[in-house]
Amino acid sequence: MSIILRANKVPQALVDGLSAGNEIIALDRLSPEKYHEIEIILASGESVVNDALINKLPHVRLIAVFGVGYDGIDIYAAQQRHITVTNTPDILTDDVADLAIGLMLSVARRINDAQRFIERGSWQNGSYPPAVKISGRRLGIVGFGRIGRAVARRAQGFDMQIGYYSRSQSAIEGVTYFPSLVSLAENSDVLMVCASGGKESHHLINKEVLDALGHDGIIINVARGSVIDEAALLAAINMNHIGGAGLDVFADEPHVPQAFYQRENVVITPHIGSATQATRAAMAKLVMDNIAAFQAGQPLLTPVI
Ligand code: 8YV
Repeated sequence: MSIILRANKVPQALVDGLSAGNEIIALDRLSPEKYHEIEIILASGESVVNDALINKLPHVRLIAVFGVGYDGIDIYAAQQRHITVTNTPDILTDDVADLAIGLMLSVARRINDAQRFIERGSWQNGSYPPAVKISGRRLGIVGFGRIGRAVARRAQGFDMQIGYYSRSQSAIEGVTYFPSLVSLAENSDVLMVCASGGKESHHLINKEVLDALGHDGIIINVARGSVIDEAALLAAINMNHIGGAGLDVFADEPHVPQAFYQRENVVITPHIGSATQATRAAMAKLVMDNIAAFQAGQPLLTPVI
């Protein structure tokens, strides 16, 4: 039995599963009397667990993240306090990569806009205009970890010419490494953001990169909103300096700038990369298994640090 602080909303099944043997306190209900009782923080990919919060809770030993990304967790503060952090890698890779491909196709082939065209009755007056071909085009992947590589494998099925930019070079047959993000963007028809969030990748996609992608280029983001300079992207969209955008993540979720709405060349989704029933259930199980291992004093399944 542990007292768990829930930093963010997580699926009810996970809360129910953990409630069986533990007490769960939501962050907005946390009172100072409870500070010294909290042993575990349950976070999500969107949570902000900063040093101020960590330092209020002297007995925390585990931060269990329901998600692969842990950019909202102050890892340095956790390390200083000998707190272990776990996440849910691998099991969501396929779903995020699937959505990335879906967004790319939706933007290029204008699938959402074509549906709106039917719904507003415009088909009676003529055909929908031709859109952008994807098969055989150039795909630039920013961040070549598990998700970036899963996107590359899928894109190979579309005969795309694949390049990537990443902190480290890793050989994959038929995929070209670019040492500069601007040169990758210059040589891409679609730029796919799969990099981890955090300080290092903050606004990696800026005006210069968007300019290099060019007015026919499409940008897709399934990583973190922070990786793109959203103001620069909005300006590029407004001035038709970019061909289109498919965005699952935003700088200030759940707030999405209205300027992204109702555009034929922009497709937006509410951070649903890992949101399939099967994957969310697997993520919840992995979080519970990590917490159970921690409580039993056994090795954790997926520790980050
Ligand atoms: C989840 C995510 O949406 O894995 C991540 O890093 O951002 C997503 O899978 C999130 O953690 C659930 O709230």
